[in-house]
Amino acid sequence: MAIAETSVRQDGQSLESWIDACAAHTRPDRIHWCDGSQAEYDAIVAEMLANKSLTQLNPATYPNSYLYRSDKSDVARTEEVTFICTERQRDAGITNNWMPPSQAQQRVWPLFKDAMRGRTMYVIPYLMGTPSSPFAKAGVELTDSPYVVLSMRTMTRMGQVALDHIRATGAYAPGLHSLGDLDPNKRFIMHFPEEEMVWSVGSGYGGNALLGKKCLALRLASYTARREGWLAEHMLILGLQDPTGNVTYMAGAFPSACGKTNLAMLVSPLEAQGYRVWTVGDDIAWMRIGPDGRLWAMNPEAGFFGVAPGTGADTNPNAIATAHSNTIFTNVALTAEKEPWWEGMTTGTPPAGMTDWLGQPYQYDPANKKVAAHANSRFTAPARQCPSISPHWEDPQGVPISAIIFGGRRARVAPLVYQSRSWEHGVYVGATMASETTAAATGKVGVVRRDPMAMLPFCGYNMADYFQHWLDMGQRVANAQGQRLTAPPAIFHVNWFRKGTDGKFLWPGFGQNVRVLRWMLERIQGRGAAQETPIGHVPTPDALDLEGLNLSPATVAALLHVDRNEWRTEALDSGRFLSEFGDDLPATLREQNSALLREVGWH
Ligand code: GTP
Ligand code: SPV
Ligand code: MN
Repeated sequence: MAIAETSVRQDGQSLESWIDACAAHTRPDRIHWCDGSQAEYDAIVAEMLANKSLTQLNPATYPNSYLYRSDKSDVARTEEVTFICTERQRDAGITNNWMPPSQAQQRVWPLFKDAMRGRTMYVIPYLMGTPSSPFAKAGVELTDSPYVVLSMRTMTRMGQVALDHIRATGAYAPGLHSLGDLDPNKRFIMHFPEEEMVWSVGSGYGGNALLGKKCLALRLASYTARREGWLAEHMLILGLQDPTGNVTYMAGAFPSACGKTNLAMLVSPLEAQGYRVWTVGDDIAWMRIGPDGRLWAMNPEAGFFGVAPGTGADTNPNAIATAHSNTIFTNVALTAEKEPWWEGMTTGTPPAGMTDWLGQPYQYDPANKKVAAHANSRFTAPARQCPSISPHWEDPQGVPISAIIFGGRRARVAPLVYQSRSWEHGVYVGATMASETTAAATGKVGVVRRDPMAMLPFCGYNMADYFQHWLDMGQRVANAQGQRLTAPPAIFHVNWFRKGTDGKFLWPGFGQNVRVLRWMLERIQGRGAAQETPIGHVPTPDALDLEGLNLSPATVAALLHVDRNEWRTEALDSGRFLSEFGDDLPATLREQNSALLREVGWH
């Protein structure tokens, strides 16, 4: 084994002895240390093609790309079996499932017993963050899923570069993952933030199994970030280039399957006027206060695990171009030409002769709603292949953030865009944001739920403390390094998903969202026109450049409308939600809620 003896964790356990302990318990037939090379990738692909767990796509049109079909009971994150295992329940808080570490040891550790018999245990050393960044974090995932190995190679920096980092710093986050027998009743995603450790058993899917992503880069990192005075957020990062050539960076938190990837890769219809978008990240942002008092954000990932349905040449051409080679497609349909397909990829009638995501012949029938691709089918593609990837996406310090955008999927209530009045008000807007649930997690789809900062499923500690941490990150409190956010980003809220009485989206969305970004830029520069409303600053109807969109004045009015009655109901519901945190809730948020209630005429 290549690792030096200096690779010792804080608790004194070396990487080798931890791996030995896991192997003694899970009993794999073989142990393979991943080096992250193309040769290794090709060898795993060849093995999976031979045992039919992977399907080769058309090499002429989709070179080095494959279809993977997961178990049909294992197609999305499972929040109900995701736990935060802190010693004290209070530290996990009311929004997380909690299990004490001792109980996890009793209930979940036995599920790993002999779980890898007949399989290979892959040792995946990986890095979240660019290797030259002082903020990069190393993890080691032990897994018996070759699909996880292939995916981690795209989503992280895997192999020697991570071992070098571990050797230099002595620190890594251990993660043990086994497919087990994929029985949903024996599925557990366990986080031990006090030890920076993860156990995941019984699922091979996305955020449940690629432990660098939601487990390390959000749940564990958010816990550490609070202690160290920074933020680990479920956010895209983009750069908006303006006619002067200047690029303004923005970070956006929308819940799962609510438009982060699409906004980050937006193709601008205003390019002739000098506006275009650069992609820095599409799902996770680690944000720190810089020596200049600004907030700097980096993308810890190296690839995109993007939602396939709805991604088409018309809606997101950059994603289509990104996922045309070196890509793994999960649970999409297959055409007769051995190309991937999903709902929304093409316009018009779906191609004939397809195989659906379950491997069955598929015949499109407008009379029933049967889909060919699973609603949470995904593509896994390297970030560097994205045509709009920012030249600064791997900058070790990240990029300076001028705007934070919260957003949700709301058929009603929330206008297209509004700006908060202050950092505190912005934190309230983020803390009370709500969105309709999507297929990214198991459970009912389309139910409005509060999802603070899009972090409800990903905050690794007490969410009341998280709210306080956000407030502290604002101007007034210096962090552990003595740094203060003297130039805080402006905070906005967007909703691309408002519907008219006909049930159709009022706003064209996708590339046209650049018009909203442009207004934000103008607001930051002190130019954009806005009207005061009870919820904050909403653009005046003529403040948005809507030229060429053919939106009627009535539609524009409906998009920007702030309805006092609806917002009274909203404010009361937000108040109920916040009150669930009891005495732990920061007083500032209670005051913000009272102020909103007064604004909408509630006495
Ligand atoms: P996760 O990867 O789950 O975190 O999702 P995400 O936030 O990156 O969402 P993504 O950009 O993949 O979009 C999810 C779905 O919303 C896709 O089906 C998109 O086609 C659709 N979508 C994204 N942006 C827009 C928009 O502006 N308007 C409309 N109508 N749909 C959109
Ligand atoms: C999400 O659900 O927010 C995702 C997909 O980005 S997963 O990696 O499965 O969490
Ligand atoms: Mn996500």
